[in-house]
Amino acid sequence: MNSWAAKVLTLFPDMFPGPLGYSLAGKALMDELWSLDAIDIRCFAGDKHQTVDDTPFGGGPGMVMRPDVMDRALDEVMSDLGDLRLPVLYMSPRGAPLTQARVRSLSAGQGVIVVCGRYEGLDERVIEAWQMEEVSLGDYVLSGGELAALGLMDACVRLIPGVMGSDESPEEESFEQGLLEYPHYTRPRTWCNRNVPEVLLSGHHERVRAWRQARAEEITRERRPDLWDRFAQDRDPSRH
Ligand code: 6GU
Repeated sequence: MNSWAAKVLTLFPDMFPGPLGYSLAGKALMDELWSLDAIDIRCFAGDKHQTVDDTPFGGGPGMVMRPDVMDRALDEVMSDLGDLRLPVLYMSPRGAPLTQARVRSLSAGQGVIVVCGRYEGLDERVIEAWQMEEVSLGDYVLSGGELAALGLMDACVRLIPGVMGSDESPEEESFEQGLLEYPHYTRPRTWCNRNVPEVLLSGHHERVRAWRQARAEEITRERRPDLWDRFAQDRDPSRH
């Protein structure tokens, strides 16, 4: 098939699809709008003890994943893909922080190969040799790349045409115009002495739109001055 393909290299293949087997992503997986293969790195170990890691040269704590084992795993994934060239991502807190712009471009491509590290991570040489793109989900440390890979794939899969319901378009959500999203309200109109903002009950579409835009800008300015500065700059490039 030529649907969006995710190949995950991991020591814990049973973690997949995990949460991606549910809800929108799970339905889309069943409908073959995308595919997911979890490849067990341990199958590519060279010895009878199935060793995948070793102690770091230079000393220090922890273990490092062997480059030769990872290389064999990637060779097999590549030969299964034939002529299809997919980007090789390595989930790591040292990577470039993942952005919605990168998610959009990955989602618009043909798929991803995602390498998940454990322990102290991968031998640097195999990262270089395969020109892996190191990707981080943020400035905190997870125990391994698997949860990060699930997050990245979820973000990509929901943008595949046909995955999100037609009523849930991404245009208005956080980051799509460089702002955080406006707040949402539903019934009841009064809850615990708190009222839904009057303008949302007015049926006046232009006033609702303007209110939501103002709230999105206010929330972004308060919570994410980094995003706000970029938004203000893009809106009014004459200001520096
Ligand atoms: Cl991509 N991997 C790991 N292990 N920890 C992380 C991360 C990735 N992003 C944030 N923390």
